[in-house]
Amino acid sequence: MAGFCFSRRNCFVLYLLLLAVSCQCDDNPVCEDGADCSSTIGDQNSRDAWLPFRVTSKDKWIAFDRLAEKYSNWHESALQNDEIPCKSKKTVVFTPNAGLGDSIGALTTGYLYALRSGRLFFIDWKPYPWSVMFKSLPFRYNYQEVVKMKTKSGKPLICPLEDDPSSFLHGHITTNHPLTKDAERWDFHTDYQSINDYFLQPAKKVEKIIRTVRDGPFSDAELPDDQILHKVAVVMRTGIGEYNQFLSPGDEKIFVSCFRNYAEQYQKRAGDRMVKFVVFVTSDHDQTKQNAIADLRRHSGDFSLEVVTLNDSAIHVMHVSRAESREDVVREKLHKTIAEFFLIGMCDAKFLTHGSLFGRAAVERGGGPEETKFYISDSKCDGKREKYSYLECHKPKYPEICNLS
Ligand SMILES: Nc1nc2c(ncn2[C@@H]2O[C@H](COP(=O)(O)OP(=O)(O)O)[C@@H](O)[C@H]2O)c(=O)[nH]1
Ligand SMILES: [Mg+2]
Repeated sequence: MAGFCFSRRNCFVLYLLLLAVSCQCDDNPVCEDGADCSSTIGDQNSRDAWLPFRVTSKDKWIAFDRLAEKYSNWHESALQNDEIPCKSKKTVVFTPNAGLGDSIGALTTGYLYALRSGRLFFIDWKPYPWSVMFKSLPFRYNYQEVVKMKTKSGKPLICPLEDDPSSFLHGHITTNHPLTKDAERWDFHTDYQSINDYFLQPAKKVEKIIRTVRDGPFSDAELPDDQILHKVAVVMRTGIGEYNQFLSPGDEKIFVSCFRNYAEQYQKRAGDRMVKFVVFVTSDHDQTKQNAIADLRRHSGDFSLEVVTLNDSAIHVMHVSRAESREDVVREKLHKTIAEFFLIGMCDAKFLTHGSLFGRAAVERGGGPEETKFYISDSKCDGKREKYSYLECHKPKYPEICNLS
């Protein structure tokens, strides 16, 4: 059933009429001015029957901040509604099953599918709460908390059904996941880049670490007028201690050599203005990082250079048990790893390990043009590797700026 409305009031009257005939409102009313006229559709406040989240606008486009706000409001009222039996409340519970970069992509896609299928979205972050790393979200997203909560009259708020296969999403959604069918019924478009920014805001303790670098070496406040600050990230993902090989031992030299060529060319282009390069070095393997730092410091070249690093940060954020994650040293590593994630995104140029989603997600979060992202392959991607790897070489194997074949 299609509905057309010519003003907000007209739309609201139409909406009441539709409700009177028990309309499920699956089809989208369209407002003349392109504004969303369906803000009351799916409002659970005064209903005793489940109404999925719905929002419509002309051309199926809605700005993400508006969409997110509408969704948060709907989520809260649908969740808290005492009249709706918890078995009727349709949910999507997202659980990560890979590393951070991978899981962030899977999470934001899961959120979109929940919105598209009109369901309540929850995160069951593992192995520790989401808020250890990221800021809390503006809707009640924490599955472990909500599943224990009760309505005013003592009923459970939600009870995701094991027999509703759309309720649970582990990692990336696959093409045959039942949720994809659910989401087909209704569609919208939004500014997808904003979804990453919405979810990925650092937790307070992470923010504190970020500030020490952002307001310290990453700041040009103290720089003389004739100098330019240029921040470069060197992100070496080795895979040491894991099943997949990303880099071979000694490949850190390649990163350093690429940076040096890049810096020399950049300084040439800057002419008389002296460039101060701040190189932010990260790795999943501490020794690799230390080797690169020592190498960088040995050759300071024809430019000014400061090497910045967060000591003792290397940890695989998903290979931690819940008990370990409560230990101060582990927490600190987790915070530093997430701080690195954000700081990489703040750099002007990034040398990344080919195939690593951690670095890729960090630069996606940070934005910036493609020309500032350089992907470096394992030196043995085309020969015999030390151990298994699912990765082929990047094309080209090394960026042109490295001047390596
Ligand atoms: N501290 C730190 N940890 C890293 C770095 N690179 C990778 N890691 C860790 O390794 C994990 C790998 O995550 P994942 O998203 O699976 O990316 P991928 O395995 O590199 O494709 C991250 O979540 C981090 O915990 C790094 O540069 N610094
Ligand atoms: Mg991984």
